[in-house]
Amino acid sequence: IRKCHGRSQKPLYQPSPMSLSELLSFGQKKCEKKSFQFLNDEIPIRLAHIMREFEDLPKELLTMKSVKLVRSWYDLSFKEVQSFAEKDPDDTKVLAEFSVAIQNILNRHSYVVETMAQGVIEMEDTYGMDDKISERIQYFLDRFYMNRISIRMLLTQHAALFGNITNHPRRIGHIDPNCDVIECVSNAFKAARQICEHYHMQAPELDVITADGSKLSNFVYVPGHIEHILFEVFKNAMRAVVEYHRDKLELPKLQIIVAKGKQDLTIKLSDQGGGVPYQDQDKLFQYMYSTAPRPQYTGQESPLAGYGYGLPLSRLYARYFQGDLVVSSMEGHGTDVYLYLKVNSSEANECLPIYNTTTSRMYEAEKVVSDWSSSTNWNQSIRTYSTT
Ligand code: W6P
Repeated sequence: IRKCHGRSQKPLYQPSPMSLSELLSFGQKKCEKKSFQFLNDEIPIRLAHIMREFEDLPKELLTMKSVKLVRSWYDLSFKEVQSFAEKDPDDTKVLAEFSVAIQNILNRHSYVVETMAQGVIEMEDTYGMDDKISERIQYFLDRFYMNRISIRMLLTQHAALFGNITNHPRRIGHIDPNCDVIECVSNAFKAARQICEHYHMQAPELDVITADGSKLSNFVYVPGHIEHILFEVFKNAMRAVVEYHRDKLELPKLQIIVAKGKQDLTIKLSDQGGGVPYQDQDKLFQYMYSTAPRPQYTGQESPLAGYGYGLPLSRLYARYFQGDLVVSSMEGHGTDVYLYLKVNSSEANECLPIYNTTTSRMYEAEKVVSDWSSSTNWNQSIRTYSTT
C-alpha cells in the first residue's frame, strides 16, 4: 500500500465501503462498464490491505506451507485484477475477459478458510500455541475473513448480474429487496435438521413466532447470509438439545422469534440444551478453541463444521452489514442467540478492515497485562509494546 497523502491529508487507496442500498441501486442500473470500473479500483485496494496485514503475522505462521499457498493465491489474483487497469472499459471483449477472470478468482479462493485453518494447525503442531499468539491470530483471522467476505460479495454480485447465471426473479444479484426472513429461517432449519438427524437419528422441532406489530415486508438483505448464519446457529442449538436430553423420547422444541423495529430486525433462537457456562461463552467465537476433533484435511471438502469456525464466521457475516450475533446462555437451562440486522439498508454499510499504524501495533504487543486482580472476559486489557 503506497503511503501517499493528497492535499486533503487523506491517504489514497483506502477501501470504499458500500451500503446495502448502494449495492442494490448499483445492481439495478445493470451497467457492466460501471461495475467493471468500480471493481477495477476497489478489488486491488481491498486485496492490498489484507496482503500487507499478512506481513505482520508471526514468522511461525508465515512459514507454514498452507499459509504460503494462500498468500500465493492472493498475489496471483492481485496481478490478475491489476492487468485490467489499463484496458478499455468500452470494449465488450475486455468485459467478457473480466468476467472470466472474476470467476477464476472466486474458484481459486474457494478453500481459503479451510487452508488457513490448516495453516494454524500446522503451526500449532510445530510450535505450540499460547494465549498471546492465539489472540493475535484471532485478531488477524477476523479481519482476514471479513475482507474475504467483502471481496466475495462484490465479485459474486458482478458475476450474478452480468454472468449467464439465471437469477432468482426478485433478487438483484444476491440482494433481495423483499427478503423473506421466515423463509430463510425455514430453509436453514430444514438443512440443519437433516444434518442433525443424520448424526443423531433425531432432531428437535421448531416454533416460529413473529413479534406483535412486526411487518416483515420490504426488508433489504442478502438471504444467503441470513441462511448461512442461521444454519450454523441451528446446528449448535440442535446438538446441545440432543446431547442434553439424551435417550429421552421427546425433545424440547427450539423457538424462533422475529421482531422488526425501526432500527433492528432481530432473530432470536432459543434452545433448552442445557446452556454454556458464562466463563466459556467467549470461546464459542474463538478460532483456536474447538472441542470438535480435527477433521482430516484433503483440501476438497467444503463443510467447515469440523474446524469449529461456524460461529466466528457467522458473527462476521452478521457484522459485515453492521449487525451482530450475540450469545446469551443460562447454564443448566439453555441458550439464546440473537441475530441483529439493520432494518435500513442505507445504514447497512460494509464493515471493512483497513490497514494502518494501529493495526500494526496490534501485532507488536509484547504482552497483555490485566489491571484487575483476576482475568476477566469483560475488561479491556492493556497492551505493552517493546520500545525497540
Ligand atoms: C448451545 C451452544 C450454542 C451455540 C450457538 C447457538 C446455540 C447454542 N446452544 O448450547
